[in-house]
Amino acid sequence: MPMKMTFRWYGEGNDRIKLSDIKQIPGVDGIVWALHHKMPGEVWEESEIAEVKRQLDEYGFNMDVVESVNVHDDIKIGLPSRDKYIENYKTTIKNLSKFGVKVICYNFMPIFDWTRSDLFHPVGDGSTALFYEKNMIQEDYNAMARYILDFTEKYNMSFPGWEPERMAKLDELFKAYEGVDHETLWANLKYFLEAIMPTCRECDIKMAIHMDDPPWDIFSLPRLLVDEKSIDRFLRMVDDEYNCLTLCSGSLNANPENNVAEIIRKHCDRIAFAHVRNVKHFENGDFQEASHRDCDGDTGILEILKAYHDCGFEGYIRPDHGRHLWGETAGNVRPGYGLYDRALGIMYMLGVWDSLERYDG
Ligand code: DNO
Repeated sequence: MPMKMTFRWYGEGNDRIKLSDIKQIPGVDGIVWALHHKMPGEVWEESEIAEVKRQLDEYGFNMDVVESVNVHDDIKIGLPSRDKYIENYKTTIKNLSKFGVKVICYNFMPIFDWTRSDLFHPVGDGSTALFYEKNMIQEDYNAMARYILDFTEKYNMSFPGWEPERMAKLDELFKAYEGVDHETLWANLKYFLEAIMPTCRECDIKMAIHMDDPPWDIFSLPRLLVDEKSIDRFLRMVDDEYNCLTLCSGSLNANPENNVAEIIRKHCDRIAFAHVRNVKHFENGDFQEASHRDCDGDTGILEILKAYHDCGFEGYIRPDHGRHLWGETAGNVRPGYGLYDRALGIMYMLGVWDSLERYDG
C-alpha cells in the first residue's frame, strides 16, 4: 500500500475551489475536510457529516482525514468544565467513525493556531506567500490578531482556529491561560488523550496532533510540539498506536535546527498524516513559505520524501501551503490554500515518489 495523497478543501460555500477542479489533479484520492462552522467543543452531528459525504461521493473522494476537530480552550486550560467538552469530543469521534473517518488532525496550541505577520508577501517572481516577521510577533497580540481578523472580515472568510467569537474575547482568554505553563499544558494534553483513547480504539480512528506553528512560544503562551525531543516526549507520554502525529514539515522547520527527515525516520510508524511544505529562512529568524521544490527552500523536501519512502510510509499526505499564483490575490484565495501551487506541489511530490518507487527499490 503506498502513501495516500489528499487535498485540503474548506467546504461548499466556504472555498472557491471546486471538487471538480481537485478531481483534475493527478493522484488525489481523498479530501481533507472539516465542518468549519462548528465552534470548538460542539458535537458534529451525523446529518452534517452525511452532507459532506454526499458531496465527496459524487466525485469519488474519500473523507478519511478530518482537519481539524478543534479542542476547546477549557480542555487546554484544564478547567472542570473540560469533562463535558471531552464527552462531546468522544461523541464527535463516534459520529465520524460511522462515515469511515480514519484520522483526526488537531492541535493543542493555546489561543492561536498558525501565526503569520504577512499573508501576501512578494516572493520575487510575481507570486506571494505567507511570511513570518519575528519582530512583529513579540508583545502586541492584539495588533497581530487585528491584522488577521481585519483580513478575514474584509473578505468575509474565517480561518479555523481564528473564530471571531473567540478572538473577540482575547484579553479574557489570555487571563484564563495565566498560570498555564508548559508542564500544566502537557498534563492537560495527557488528560485529554487518555480520556479519548478508548473511544479512538473502539472507532479505529487515529488522533494526529499537528506540530505547533511556529515551533516556539509566542506572546508568552507555551507551545509543546516544537522539536524532536518534545515529539519523543509526546509519543512516550501516551504510548498508544492511536496517539499519532500530523508531521508538518514546514511548521517544524521554521526552526532551522529541526531535521524533519530524521524525525520521520525515527517515528514513521506513528505518523498518520504528513503535511509537506517548504520554508525559506532568513538570518534574523524571519521565514517565508516557498514552492514545494527542494531547492526553493531550506526544509529538505527531497530528504523528507526519501525518508517517507524508505520507511514504507502508508499514511495520508498532502501538500501544505502554497504560493498564490496566476491571479490568486487577497479576496479570491484563502491565504496559503490556492489551487495552483498546491497542485504543482502534488505533481512534484508524486514525481519524486514515482522515481523512488521505480529506481530506488
Ligand atoms: C494551517 C494549518 C493549521 C492546522 C491546524 C491543525 O494552515 O496547517 O491550521 O490545520 O493547526 O489543527
